[in-house]
Amino acid sequence: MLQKTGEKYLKEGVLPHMWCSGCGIGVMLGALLRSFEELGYAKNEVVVVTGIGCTGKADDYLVTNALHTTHGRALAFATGIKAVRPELKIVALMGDGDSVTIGGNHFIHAARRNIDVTAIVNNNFNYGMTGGQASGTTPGGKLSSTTLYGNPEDDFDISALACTAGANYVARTTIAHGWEMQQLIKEALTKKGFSLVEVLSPCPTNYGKRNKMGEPLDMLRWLRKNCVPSDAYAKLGEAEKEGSFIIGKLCERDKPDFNTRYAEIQEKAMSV
Ligand SMILES: Cc1ncc(C[n+]2csc(CCOP(=O)(O)OP(=O)(O)O)c2C)c(N)n1
Ligand code: SF4
Repeated sequence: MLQKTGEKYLKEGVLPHMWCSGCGIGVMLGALLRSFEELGYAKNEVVVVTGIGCTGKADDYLVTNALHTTHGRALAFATGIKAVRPELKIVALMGDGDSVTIGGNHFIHAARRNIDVTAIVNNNFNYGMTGGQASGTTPGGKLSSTTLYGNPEDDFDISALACTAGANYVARTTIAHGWEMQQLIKEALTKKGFSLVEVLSPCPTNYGKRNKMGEPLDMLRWLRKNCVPSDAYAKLGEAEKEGSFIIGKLCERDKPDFNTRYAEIQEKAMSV
């Protein structure tokens, strides 16, 4: 079978893209576009909603419907579109600053509401575009441009947060697990209700450099070594668990999504 490239969703003449060499965003976007193609999505039935940041620039390169919104508000716009155009497939593509730091409240309520949107979060552990400030996912003790001697706060577990808040599907992966990433994105896209794929991804220019993580290839090796499925994680010692991440599907349920529940209530109200 001929390998799908996802190229048909890319705008002509816009490359090369703006991302630094070794950045994970392009790898994540490639997996998303190949997923669209494998699922047979037409460009006009998809809406990619972005916020602001390096991840938020992704829509510049797409010929699907796309909406570039304000920092932290991508999920609010995505919710609005889904509420009035339920036939469209909505993807909110965000950085960790966008989705769960400035946008944390929207994130929690989109998951709780179980709106039929797929959120893809490029978690590079910092605000990449603005020079590497600490975000809600910068681990405790790590360096950033706003925590020069170590972060005094602990990080959010984005996936656990989405699952607890009520999302129908949650998975975590990394850009160093290309095939698995694509399978999880496809599963999330086809799942009704709120779905999240958290993609751990290197920002070699800021987070990697400040935390002395080496060359981009070293950061990929770090992801391969420290991100493991739950069965392998369970076998790690306490010290090894510190700083490691569980990857794979983390939570799945089949609650009715927001639009289904809203239609039921609407019908009830109309019959009064
Ligand atoms: C309301 C608002 N606050 C702050 C900014 C400045 N700003 C632009 S991009 C950015 C950081 C983006 O970080 P993240 O969302 O993690 O995405 P990344 O660049 O790492 O992909 C910030 C703080 C803004 N544009 N709008
Ligand atoms: S600053 Fe970081 S997140 Fe932004 S393009 Fe460069 S490597 Fe990627």
